[in-house]
Amino acid sequence: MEAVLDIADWPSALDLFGSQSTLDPAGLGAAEVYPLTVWMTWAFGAVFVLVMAFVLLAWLRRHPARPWWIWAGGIVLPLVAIVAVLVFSTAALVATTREDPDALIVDVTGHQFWWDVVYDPEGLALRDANELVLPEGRAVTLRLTTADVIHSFWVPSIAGKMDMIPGRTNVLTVTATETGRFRGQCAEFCGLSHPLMAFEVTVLPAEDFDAWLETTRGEARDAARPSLLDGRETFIREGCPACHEIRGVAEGGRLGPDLTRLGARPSLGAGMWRMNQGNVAGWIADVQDMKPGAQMPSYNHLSGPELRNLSAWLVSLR
Ligand code: HEC
Ligand SMILES: [Cu+2]
Repeated sequence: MEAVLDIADWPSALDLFGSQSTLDPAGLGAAEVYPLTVWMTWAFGAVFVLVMAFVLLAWLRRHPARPWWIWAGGIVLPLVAIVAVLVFSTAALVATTREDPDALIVDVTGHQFWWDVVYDPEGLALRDANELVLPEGRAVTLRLTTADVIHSFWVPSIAGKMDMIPGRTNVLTVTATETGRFRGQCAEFCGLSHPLMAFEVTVLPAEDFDAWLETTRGEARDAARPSLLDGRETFIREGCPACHEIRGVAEGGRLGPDLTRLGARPSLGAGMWRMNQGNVAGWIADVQDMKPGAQMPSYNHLSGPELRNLSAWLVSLR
């Protein structure tokens, strides 16, 4: 039987994004967690080797164990090890969840299977999706929640992991310390397309970040050609605004990602496909084939030209 989806055809995560690794910290939170990972691996590796050595010893020489061994190895050693882990991990937890009153606030809301992002919700209220742009060296307070089931926000290279829980807002303050592109991933099983719920993090130098906010906050770019205008009309006629907002074209749709700057995102479908017109057209025509379980209807009744103009207009938005 032929495989329906050949993994080898999928874009590699590392092609699309930068690093997704706790062993390659590029943020204060991740830098806090990294030494814990290293020390715990060594310390418990040593305990494992020790225990295996005792097992071997017991096998080879069958004399009865001395009681103090049981006290030392069975009670004192685990107690010391667990208390040490508790102390170091609590210190890391306190350091990674410390709030900063001057931090920029960004609301991130998990949806099946994408991310809604609002920068400076009480001021600028700039809405975007499936990408998080951060300033280098500046603290950003993420207010994390969900629109449906439990998700978990995790950018391993930048910070620790935080759950997104219905009816609750969890706060995670992150400070990226390197510019570049990193990959985030939903880390809590949330339905059929859970493993395909990723996003990218772009860390810009702080000045560039301010400029980015300034240029991104406006309305979507005007349709410059008649074919693009036609694409915009199809978008409205087909009812896409019921779920998608495009500032200056159709506002208020919140059931799907904001598309105001779709063409500027490096990936389509929350970190799944490369952003290009062909993939966008394929997405609209048969979304279940592109991302099984996505909560968007397929538009396979559109004619070739309709699909072509609609997808060309969408990728022209940046
Ligand atoms: C019932 C609500 C709904 C309707 C109607 C709808 N969509 Fe969607 N759309 C979604 C959802 C939900 C997603 C996110 C899917 C995912 O990634 O899991 C999405 C994702 C997308 C994406 C990818 C966005 C990104 O950030 O990668 C594009 C492009 C898109 N839709 C275009 C359209 C177009 C064009 C139409 C109209 C022809 C349309 N949608 C109609 C709900 C909808
Ligand atoms: Cu999820």
